[in-house]
Amino acid sequence: MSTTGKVIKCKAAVLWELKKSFSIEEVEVAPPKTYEVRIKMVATGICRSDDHGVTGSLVTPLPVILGHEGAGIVESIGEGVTAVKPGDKVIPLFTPQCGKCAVCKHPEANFCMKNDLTKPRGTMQDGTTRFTCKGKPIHHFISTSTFSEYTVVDEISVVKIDAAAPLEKVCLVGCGFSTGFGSAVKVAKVTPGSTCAVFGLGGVGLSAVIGCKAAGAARIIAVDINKDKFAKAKEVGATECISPQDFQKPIHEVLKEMTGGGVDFSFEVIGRFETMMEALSCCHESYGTSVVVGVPPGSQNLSMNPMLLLTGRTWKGAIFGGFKSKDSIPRLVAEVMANKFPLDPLITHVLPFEKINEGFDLLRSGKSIRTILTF
Ligand code: COD
Ligand code: ZN
Ligand code: ZN
Repeated sequence: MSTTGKVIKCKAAVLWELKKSFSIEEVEVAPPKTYEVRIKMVATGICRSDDHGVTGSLVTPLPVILGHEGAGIVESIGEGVTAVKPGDKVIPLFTPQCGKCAVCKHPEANFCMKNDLTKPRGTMQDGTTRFTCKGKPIHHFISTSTFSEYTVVDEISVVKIDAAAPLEKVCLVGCGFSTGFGSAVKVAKVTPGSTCAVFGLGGVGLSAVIGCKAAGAARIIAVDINKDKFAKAKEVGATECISPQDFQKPIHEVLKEMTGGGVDFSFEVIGRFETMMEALSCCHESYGTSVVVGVPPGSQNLSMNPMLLLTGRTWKGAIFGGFKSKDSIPRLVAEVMANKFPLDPLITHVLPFEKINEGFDLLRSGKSIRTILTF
């Protein structure tokens, strides 16, 4: 029996309060309105930013259905939708691409002004939610909410991908992989033969390593305090791995010595002020580029000596690897399917959706790179 136009009752992981476990609840998912799309989720990754949503360091209205790294199949579409149709395989976009704002029209920029990340309302573009549970409206999370059997997104926040794409793998293109990979190939524009340093070897940092390698870097130095991450880093392309805890002196000095003056490109993929400064300082004072990928908790300020930039360094940052989401995701998925770069090493655990709390425990204990939840 068709569900088109009807409310769907299904399971979702609801976060009622900060710092609590998810409750698997029966929720009602309203049909998509004009320019909206309802998706049956097939797989979703667990990203550190979801955990930041749980702890409150990423502020988002509660109660909420988190999750933003998913893939699924269109169940039904609202009036006026032309970009996708029922049955299409899709990836929801936590950074939309409206195609009309100043950012979307800019050839290089990607952080569409319709995003729900800077000032989160936790709603659809029209300011309302499509989820209810026990009579209460439940908020959306950065226009995606993938921790639910069904979700509703705006047409600007979803893109069609290849019908043959393995969704339980390419869901990572929806966040972690693209964020790290794009930081190297699109934001830093890593050059062949260059030397790179990647701070933080979670799913995003490892994807930055993959990007450095794809761009032809000759040396990729991976930095993490958890040495359990080193084997995986080498598997995806790191040429050397170091832990700051093995040295008396600051790690930027170690890196400068290792590279005869500093690396060409560095990446901070942890979200800590100290490592942002270390990453900036370890790149060459005259031509190094450092990219901030991690976001620190809270809205504190970082003080720095402008001399670090005046001598010629470049300091940049980007969301979603600088990629325009709608334009880039179908291509990245096709490249994954053509085995141009390895996604499999990033997936350390696969769990049924109901075991979401277990998946978060694995992330918090540092045991997982990416856990994929399947529906
Ligand atoms: N020195 C070196 N390594 C460290 C240190 C330290 N002081 N502290 C922690 N680490 C290592 C950890 O051992 C771990 O291996 C790694 O850093 C961090 O990995 P994860 O698994 O916690 O995180 P990821 O890779 O899933 O994501 C990290 C980000 C920092 C990219 C993410 O949390 C983030 O802030 N994203 C940016 C914001 C954004 O784009 N948000 C939108 C959706 S993600
Ligand atoms: Zn993410
Ligand atoms: Zn836009």
